[in-house]
Amino acid sequence: MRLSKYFLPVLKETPKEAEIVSHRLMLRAAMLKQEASGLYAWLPLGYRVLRKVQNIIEQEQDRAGAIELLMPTLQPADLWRESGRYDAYGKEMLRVTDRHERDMLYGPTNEEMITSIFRSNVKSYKDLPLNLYHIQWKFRDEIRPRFGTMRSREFLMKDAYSFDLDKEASVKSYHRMFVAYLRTYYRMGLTAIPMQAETGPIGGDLSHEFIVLADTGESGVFCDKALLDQPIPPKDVDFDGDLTSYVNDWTQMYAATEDMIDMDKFQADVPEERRIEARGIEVGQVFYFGTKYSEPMGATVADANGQDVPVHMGSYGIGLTRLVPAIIEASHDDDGIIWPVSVAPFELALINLKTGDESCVAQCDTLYKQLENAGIEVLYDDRDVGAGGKFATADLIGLPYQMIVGPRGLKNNEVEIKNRKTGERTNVSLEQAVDFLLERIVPERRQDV
Ligand code: 5CA
Repeated sequence: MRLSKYFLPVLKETPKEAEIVSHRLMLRAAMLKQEASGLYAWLPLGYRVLRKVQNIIEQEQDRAGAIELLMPTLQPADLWRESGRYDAYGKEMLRVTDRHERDMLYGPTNEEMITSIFRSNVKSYKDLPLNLYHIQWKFRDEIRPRFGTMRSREFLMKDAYSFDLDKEASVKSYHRMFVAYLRTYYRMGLTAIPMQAETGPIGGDLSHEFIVLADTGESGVFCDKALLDQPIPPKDVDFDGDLTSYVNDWTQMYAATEDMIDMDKFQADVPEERRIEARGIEVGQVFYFGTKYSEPMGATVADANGQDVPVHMGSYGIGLTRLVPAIIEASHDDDGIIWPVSVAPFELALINLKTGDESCVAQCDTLYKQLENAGIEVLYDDRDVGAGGKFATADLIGLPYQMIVGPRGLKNNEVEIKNRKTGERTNVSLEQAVDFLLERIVPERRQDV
């Protein structure tokens, strides 16, 4: 992409309304624009990141055996009357009436609708286990939307729903999502710790929140420091096999949110030097709630004896539009964002230091083609502006690598490559530049871990 033809209205000033660094940087880097309280437009640069996050989630959900579909944002109130949640949900639910005076709502989550899809189509235990998911916009009329898309009113969520014959099988489905989540966050460059959590309006008695530690996080959390070094289940993990040992690795050490903390147990289980009392961002939550929806809504299957029994269910959410600022909270410096390669809007900023110089332009154009042919995602700063402005923009928008091309280097047949994260600069010959980058970028995509 040539920057001269792109839409990247970066801001020089720091917007006053933004209280936390990720919100400030998302506005300054032209990723977002606020349209109303808790409602945001995703500008092209931000949308590229969101799409990368979505891709990783889809790959890991699919790998774990979940099947993608798409449900509407608006839902009929009658479905929610069946489960009893239409009244229980309160003011967070945005209620609307259509022209026929039918009560509708903008979905805050989809347990009811997925249960209705299940009950009209699945009748036998032989069709289980089943896990269906979608990635769709949700609306919760939060009393205090804040921190940009970290807590917004409209937000993009992945929600998966599992159906099983009994509790034992349902816990296996829970484990599959648990392992998929560990891999998902890792691939985005995050360490997300599963913590025992409250179930709130979703219900049930087994739940974990996945938490990224950050000072600006909204939840108080307590956990064992050793969790930060736990191994991530590998790409070839057998999702049809027994995943208990992976889950145990991550749950045997103490970790709980402030709603669930048992201080005596925390202090007894975790040696003092390993106790973390911190703040964190909830980037996902998984629930097992048994027959809470299937029973009132009549979602039953015939078991092996031909008896109709309500299915056991779980639901599994990831907040995509919260993940993007969470990654920034975890990875930035004074100059701007530092994207992990796997979610970066582009992998490389190609910077032409001298736009008036014919040989510089020709060389940059050639490099741009070579880099694109090699499959590297390049944002080519071909604008007619000074070097300082180009460096500032590249640092602000946080592309993981910069290739800096100027007349002085070209005299020696060289370009400079800067690693945004470490600040390391290396002079590389024109012939070797593409390979130099591929060697670094390809493993950092984390596609094969
Ligand atoms: N039905 C269940 C699981 S699918 C559910 O709704 N779970 S949830 O309420 O925990 O939401 C799932 C995830 O959505 C949260 O972990 C969080 O990452 C994200 N989320 C929830 N509310 C917001 C919000 N107001 N703004 C941004 N993200 C949110």
